[in-house]
Amino acid sequence: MKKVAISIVLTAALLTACGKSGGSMDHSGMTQEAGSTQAGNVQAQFKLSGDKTMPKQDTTITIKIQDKDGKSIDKFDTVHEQQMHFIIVSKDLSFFNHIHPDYKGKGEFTVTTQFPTAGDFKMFADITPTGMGAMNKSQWITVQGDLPVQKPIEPDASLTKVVDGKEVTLSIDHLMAGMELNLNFNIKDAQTKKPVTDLQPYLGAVGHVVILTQDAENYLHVHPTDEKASGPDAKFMTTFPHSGVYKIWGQFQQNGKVFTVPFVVKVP
Ligand SMILES: [Cu+2]
Repeated sequence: MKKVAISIVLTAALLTACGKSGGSMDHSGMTQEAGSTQAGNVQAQFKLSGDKTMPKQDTTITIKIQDKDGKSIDKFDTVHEQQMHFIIVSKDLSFFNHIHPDYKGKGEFTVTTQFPTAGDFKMFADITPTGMGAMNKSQWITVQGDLPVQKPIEPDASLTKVVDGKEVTLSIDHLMAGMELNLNFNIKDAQTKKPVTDLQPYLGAVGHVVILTQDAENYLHVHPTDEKASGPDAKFMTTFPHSGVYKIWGQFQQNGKVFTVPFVVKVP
């Protein structure tokens, strides 16, 4: 019985970029500092159904959020329409999944999902316990079976990608570590090259962006700067904590369908 609940205390580095000029209402009244300090007072237990986790099989993940004494934390702010955003990535970051566990009460969330292949995956629970600020808790897990070929994470030569008939160009105003910067996703129809102006709100904003360091150790906090926009530009703000390679996933919605655009950048 290998599959026991694993406690994480104070692991994930909390990296927030909730700039005052960001125009985000999500964290009103909470300072960046409050989030950072409080993260150490919160622990998460991740538990997976079954004795072994196998690829392409339904797996129920239970996440229990507790204070450092093991008492359940019961209240969570709704941020971007959800009480928990849950991200799963493969170790090589080629697989990305963004899902929303159901809140069952008493600090317990559950979600049923599948892992695509064998190998190591990292799960991130992105939460805002009421009064404690935004934070994330994470856990690596191993899915049994033969390892697929790992794809190297290489910075993109071009920051223009075509996904689901959309041509998306990412621009970053100054690619530097340690300072707040703006990311702009410009979205065109890949065929006609016409600007896309009918993006629909996704999770209450123009889009949702997740950024991880190459080793998946750091999960960056990213804020939309103009939540009400509908394209062709979708703007966000973040801070890269140090130089290195980062993977960025932008998620947007048009005609009721969400599309996900990945980019890899090297921050000098
Ligand atoms: Cu989410």
